[in-house]
Amino acid sequence: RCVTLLLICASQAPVNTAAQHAFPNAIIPAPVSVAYQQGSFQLGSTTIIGVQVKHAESSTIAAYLADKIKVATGFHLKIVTSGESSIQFVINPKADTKLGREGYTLHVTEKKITVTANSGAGLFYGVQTLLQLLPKEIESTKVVSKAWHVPVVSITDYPRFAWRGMMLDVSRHYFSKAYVKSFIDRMARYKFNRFHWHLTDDQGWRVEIKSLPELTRVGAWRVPRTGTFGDNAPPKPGEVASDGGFYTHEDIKEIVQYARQRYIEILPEIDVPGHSMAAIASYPSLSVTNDTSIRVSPGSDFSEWYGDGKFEMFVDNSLDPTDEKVYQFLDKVFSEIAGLFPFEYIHMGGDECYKGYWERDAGVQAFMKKKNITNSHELQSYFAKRVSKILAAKKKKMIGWDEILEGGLAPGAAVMSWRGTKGGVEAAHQKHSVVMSPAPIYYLDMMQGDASIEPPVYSSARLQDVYAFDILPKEIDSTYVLGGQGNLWTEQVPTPAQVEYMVYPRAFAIAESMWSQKSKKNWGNFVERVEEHFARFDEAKVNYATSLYDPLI
Ligand code: TNX
Repeated sequence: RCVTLLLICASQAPVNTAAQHAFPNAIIPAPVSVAYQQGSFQLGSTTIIGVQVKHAESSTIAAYLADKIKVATGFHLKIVTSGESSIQFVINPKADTKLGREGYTLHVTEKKITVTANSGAGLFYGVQTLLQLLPKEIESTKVVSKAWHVPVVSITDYPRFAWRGMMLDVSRHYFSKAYVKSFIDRMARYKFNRFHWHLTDDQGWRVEIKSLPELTRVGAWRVPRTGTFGDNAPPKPGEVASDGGFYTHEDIKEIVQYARQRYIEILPEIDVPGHSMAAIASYPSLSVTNDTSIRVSPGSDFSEWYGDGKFEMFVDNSLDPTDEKVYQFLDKVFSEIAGLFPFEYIHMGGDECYKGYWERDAGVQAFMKKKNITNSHELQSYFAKRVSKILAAKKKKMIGWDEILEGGLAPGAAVMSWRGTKGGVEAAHQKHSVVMSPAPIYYLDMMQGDASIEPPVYSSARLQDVYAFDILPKEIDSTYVLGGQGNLWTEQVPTPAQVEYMVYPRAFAIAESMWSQKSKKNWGNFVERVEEHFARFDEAKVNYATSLYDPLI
């Protein structure tokens, strides 16, 4: 093993060493307590899953487990509500407070497996751990003939944080409904429970809004270019915008349902008033200047950032915060979004809004004078407060990037801290809820290894550093921190295989930081477990980065 000699034997480091242990303790994220004993339970074609008849949810989870087991083993496990069973699901009649809503216990003896929890979520996480205790071939996409043993073990487990998220940017590049589902399914395997869906940005509007058809007729499409970084561009005169796509209401309902069956809530993001060029391309009069010509500006395109070194950031046009028409537009958008997504929060973006157009526009200046708004940060705050009222009327809570702190937070708004953790510290200080997703450490578009084979971006986030990072700075009142998330921005990530490469294994590190107790974290042991999971990804034919073994950049 090269675990301790990582740098010395980087080039010949083994990736697939799972076979070395009969029963590798390779659970990610690490449980609160695990006690192995001699012996094993053997899963077979006659294994029966038992559920309690009064808990319909348990049957759905049992069906999920049976489905997963069927693919690799070929066994069609029976699910029963009474009589003999060898895998039994139990919902505690009286809640075990130590476990909370998402905790579970998993007891494996030679004869029986018992998963106990206070709720469906806990059972589901117990099932994920059980799947990780089976041999790696359980992840195979076709039937494997072998003995399927689970070690005798007693596990008690519950999460450290309630919000364990991953964000996928589907605006810079569109990903199919099938791929979004597979992304969500893999998240669930590592006990993530929030999928932040970055649905709109300058480069594409990806969600159907029935009352505003131009958003997807115009705003969802660009011209494919084989430019430096495979990023796309708006059409030049005479070109046909053929690259892109969007999700219909039906697609969204299907994905929401799919995620819920995996105990994942979806946080939809509509990024306004900046990062809105796709909306402005569709409805130009929403902007200050009606100018759609800079639909993908240098400021939001990495190739320009690193091209000739000259760039002006965030010069995209933005929505006009002084125009009532804009709020009518947002009311329509958020009505449909609120109807599609059951989660209590909606993300309204709020990041990196270029304010030059506001500052240079006489009409905007007159409006500010009338309203006693003295600077453009206050104007941005006025906008965010209006959005929060729109959302409140639809019974939704607002969350935004940490720029929403500037000029004053909207009442009750939660803050997603991305410019480090300081926005989160400030929001908690003001008694607002916080989700930590600090750049660059939790930004999965950062380089992770060999700079010669990875798309160049402005910083790096090595697996070891991601793993070592703790989302709670000393000075924060942690009661306001809901949890944290990793964000994958996709300016330079056009394909599913590249998404997987960027996300894994760093998402393992984030999963463990969100779920496991701080005292359970151990880098050396984590690396061994990561290797086991690489072997599982090989079985599942899912891509990942082996940058762990690259020389340091
Ligand atoms: C900043 S994070 C952005 C994104 C980019 C990302 C690239 C945030 C709120 N805005 O629009 O994709 O950096 O790392």
